[in-house]
Amino acid sequence: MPKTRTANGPRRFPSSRTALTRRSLLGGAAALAATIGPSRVARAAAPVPFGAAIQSNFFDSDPAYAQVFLDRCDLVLPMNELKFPMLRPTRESFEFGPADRLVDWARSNGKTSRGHTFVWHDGNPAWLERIRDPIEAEMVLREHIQRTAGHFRGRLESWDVVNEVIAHEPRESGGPLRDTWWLRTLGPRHIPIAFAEAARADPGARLVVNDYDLEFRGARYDARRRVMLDLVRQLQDGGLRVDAVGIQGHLYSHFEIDPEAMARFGRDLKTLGVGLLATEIDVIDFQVPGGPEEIDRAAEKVVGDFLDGLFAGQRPEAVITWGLTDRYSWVGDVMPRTDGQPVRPLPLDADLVPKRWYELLRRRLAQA
Ligand code: 9MR
Repeated sequence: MPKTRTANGPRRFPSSRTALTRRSLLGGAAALAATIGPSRVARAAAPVPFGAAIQSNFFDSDPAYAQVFLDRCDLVLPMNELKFPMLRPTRESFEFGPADRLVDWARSNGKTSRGHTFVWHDGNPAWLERIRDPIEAEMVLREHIQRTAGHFRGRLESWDVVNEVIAHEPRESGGPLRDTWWLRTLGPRHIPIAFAEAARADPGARLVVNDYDLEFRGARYDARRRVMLDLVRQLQDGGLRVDAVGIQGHLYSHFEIDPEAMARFGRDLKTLGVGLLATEIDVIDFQVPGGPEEIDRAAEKVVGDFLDGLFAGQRPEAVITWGLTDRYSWVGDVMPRTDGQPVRPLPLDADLVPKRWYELLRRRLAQA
């Protein structure tokens, strides 16, 4: 695997060290039962909404960038502005301004929006990770979600309540959950706490568990899909509302998608009454030889297979790309091509021209 993902450090907590059984993930979930409230109902027969994540720095510096989201998207969400480090540079501060601006701009232009994310391992501010006392950590988490979800209440369709909580390689002895500051400090109960608090703070928002590597063929991906299903069931067993699973969809175009496994996964979620959406699609092409033509052909194949698997399980609630144009993407920063060519991760090229896979995706959403 490329070096993108934060390596899992040593796992120290017995609660995360057990096998992949339904009961093993979230010991105390039942004690945290929240009322299962109403949630925004999935849309009717209209096309599946297409969305993309936007970045406020380029929104300000590049007017053509902002405009293309208005031209192409049904949903626009802040990529980084709702994450802990941007929102809470200090414990006292809640910097809602940057996300407010993007969300209100999207909504005033007839778009919907969504929230990403309350709980993540990446980039937590130092003041947060200095906390060692579980009671204090729980207070901070509850307050963070109450204030943030409360502030945006009614303006966001859904929230990624927790992001990337599944272990990168769950078959290792360390256990099914990722070793994070949240897990080390609060234990697995940080997940049900987050869902309970989110349900209280914005009863109308759909609550999502979001994760990556849920679409490829192979034992590690089977294990990750299994852990996700276990996690959802355990939250439900605890009386908590989980509305959907977000498959991020960072698609390595030299990997093989497993459409049958994706279909089974989507059906299993449906049986549990849980929806599905693709939340962060982009194509990682650093292992694909050739020029733009070959790179885009490989992208079209991996996106097509991904959409086949996604739609085969159940109708997705939305399909979202992580950015919109090759002008700006994390992929080139973290996984550049070794041949010196720019990466081509997104549905529009750097000149804002749609690629074939954008057309393929739009056709697919329209036919759903
Ligand atoms: O694309 C995002 C990049 O601009 C940020 O610097 C980075 C750290 O906040 O996060 C990137 O987005 C990640 C997303 O939040 C979760 N899934 C993986 C995405 C790519 O790393």
